[in-house]
Amino acid sequence: MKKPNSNLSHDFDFSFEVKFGLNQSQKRIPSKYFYDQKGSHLFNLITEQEEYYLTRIEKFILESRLSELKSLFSHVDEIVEFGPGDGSKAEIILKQFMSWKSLGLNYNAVDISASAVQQCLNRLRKFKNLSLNSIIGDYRTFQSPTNNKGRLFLFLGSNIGNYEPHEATQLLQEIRHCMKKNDFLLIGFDKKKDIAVLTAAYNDRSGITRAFNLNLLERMNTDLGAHFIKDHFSHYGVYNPLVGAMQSFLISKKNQNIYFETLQQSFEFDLGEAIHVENSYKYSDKEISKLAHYAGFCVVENLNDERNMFTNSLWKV
Ligand code: AVJ
Repeated sequence: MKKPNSNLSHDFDFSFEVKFGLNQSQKRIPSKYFYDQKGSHLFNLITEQEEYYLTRIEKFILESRLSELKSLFSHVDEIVEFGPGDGSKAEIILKQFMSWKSLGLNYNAVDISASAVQQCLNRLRKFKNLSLNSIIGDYRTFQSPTNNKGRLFLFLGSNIGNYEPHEATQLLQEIRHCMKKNDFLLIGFDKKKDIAVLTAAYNDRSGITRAFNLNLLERMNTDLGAHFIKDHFSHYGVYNPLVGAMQSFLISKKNQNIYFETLQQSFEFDLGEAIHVENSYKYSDKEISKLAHYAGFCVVENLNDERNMFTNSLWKV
């Protein structure tokens, strides 16, 4: 029914995508590779930083406004979460669902990080009458059908922001194709806002975001036998108003040549040269409705905080 996914294929993907990305004239590595065990841990720490408002505000929205949707969810007996992280948002949602209904509920976690899924499921074990499942893989690994009356798909945390707009449309179309008419998708968007606020969120004072980005170099050392010295790169996070995204780069502090044992290849990094490691797209209300429309969804309801920092948008097919 559900495809298990081995970590081996991820190592292969990682090595393939690093080789491909570092051979480009503008070097880049997909941001999904941040999330090894250490990276997932560092990301959890980011969500606790004062400057990183996203998680805090989304949790506030889920805690204070999800109940407005209660009657819509009366038939929902299965929840599928893409990228649950440490499960703390699932916990907020499930607490409410369990209080609304007595019948059993299924919860599925789909995540690329095995350690994140483990942490998530451990947190949710305390719920009685909740059956837990997990799929280790990227979001495309998810295979639908089970017997259910209605499902709520969760794609929270502004994870959609890591996708190029055309990829986001495509991914959401794929999700829509495995949804039925009784299903819902609740998706989290970080909103366009004051650039100083955005910039601070990706440049926290304690340097956790910096460590998170530099950890990618360490992961390449560990998994691909690379010989990076973290101190020879700096973290650079800026908002690009032309694309509407926070962009993160690792910038080489000197001319250097890095050999990768497993690839049997060296890559040259010039002083000031960037590896583009992340885009975090920010959305306006108009862009959210357009994306829903392009992907074939209807927007049922938008839940915002009072300062419009973040939106949880509920969609139907
Ligand atoms: C997990 C993709 C939502 O883009 O804000 C946090 C990852 N990167 N700080 C984001 C991240 C740097 C985060 N997402």
